[in-house]
Amino acid sequence: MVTASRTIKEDFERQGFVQIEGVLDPETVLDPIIEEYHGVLDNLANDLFEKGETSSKFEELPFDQRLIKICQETGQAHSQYFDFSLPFSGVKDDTPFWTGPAVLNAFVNDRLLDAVEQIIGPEIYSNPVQHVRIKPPEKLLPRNDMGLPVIGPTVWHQDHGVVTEDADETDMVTVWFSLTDTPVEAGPLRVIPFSHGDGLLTHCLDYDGNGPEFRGGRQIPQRLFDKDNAIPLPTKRGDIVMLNKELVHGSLPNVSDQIRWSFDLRYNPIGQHTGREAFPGFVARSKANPELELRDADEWRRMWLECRSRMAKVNQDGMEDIEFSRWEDGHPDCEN
Ligand SMILES: O=C(O)CCC(=O)C(=O)O
Ligand SMILES: [Fe+2]
Repeated sequence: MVTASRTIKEDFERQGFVQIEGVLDPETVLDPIIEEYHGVLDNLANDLFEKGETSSKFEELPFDQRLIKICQETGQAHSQYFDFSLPFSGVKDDTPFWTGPAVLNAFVNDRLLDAVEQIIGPEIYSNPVQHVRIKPPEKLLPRNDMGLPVIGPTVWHQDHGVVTEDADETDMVTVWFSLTDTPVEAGPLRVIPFSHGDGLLTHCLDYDGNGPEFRGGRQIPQRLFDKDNAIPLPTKRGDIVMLNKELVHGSLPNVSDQIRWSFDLRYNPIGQHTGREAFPGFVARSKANPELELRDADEWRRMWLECRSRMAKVNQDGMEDIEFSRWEDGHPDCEN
């Protein structure tokens, strides 16, 4: 933990990450998001029931149990309903996503942006590399064809590895926070302190050498970093974690009895490449041009709807009109 804001940047630069307690007010910032997602879960439950994929809308169940029940009956995680982003391929005109006012309110929260400002200065762009992750307890989840829970731990990676090369010089910072307390057993972030500063490591597609729980996905082979130095970053609701884009990190599995629910957002100085140019970002804070700051959730939604219409015409049926990944297969680092 850091107590004086003066040390946030120093700690961040030295260790590659910083955790700050009590940044987001649980009652005024986080609870409204949870409330908003009740409506998203209603949408999901209604759609599935109408399509005959579930036996009920499970309206009587609390959020966690309702989501778990839906996952169990359908064998899927349905993450796309909740996410404030889109898939890279196969987008349709009705692909669901969620960009509601309570969510936007967190993205532009003053205390959160004050922390980001300590790292990248006062001209702050909300980079569209952003996800909500709702991970039910693994023991209650259906398994995929590899025998793994349909949503499980995040594999080892650097966030630099998920953007295209045009963002190589971008000063991108990740902000992670949880909507609910995330103790170690609920599967918080796991980081390798001091693993930043030596550039981008190789990320391998469908790599099998990092252990059975990490099969699939694009990940860094463990022999390329010192996994024994890994530390978990359990959080209380309201805390934030900021990561350097080169910090090696992943997450632990959710072996608790509760859902594990987090946001991971990215920010960079205005004018730098986001590394995901097909998706819309926005000015979150500008001391120089405050009139450019986005505060209207309808406008934000409109930007994503436009993006969805564009994406529904490209990257279909295995075609790659727009590239989202910087990686090619067959790197020698990726041999098992
Ligand atoms: O929350 C997770 O499981 C992974 C998040 C992550 O990789 C990130 O915040 O960059
Ligand atoms: Fe990440």
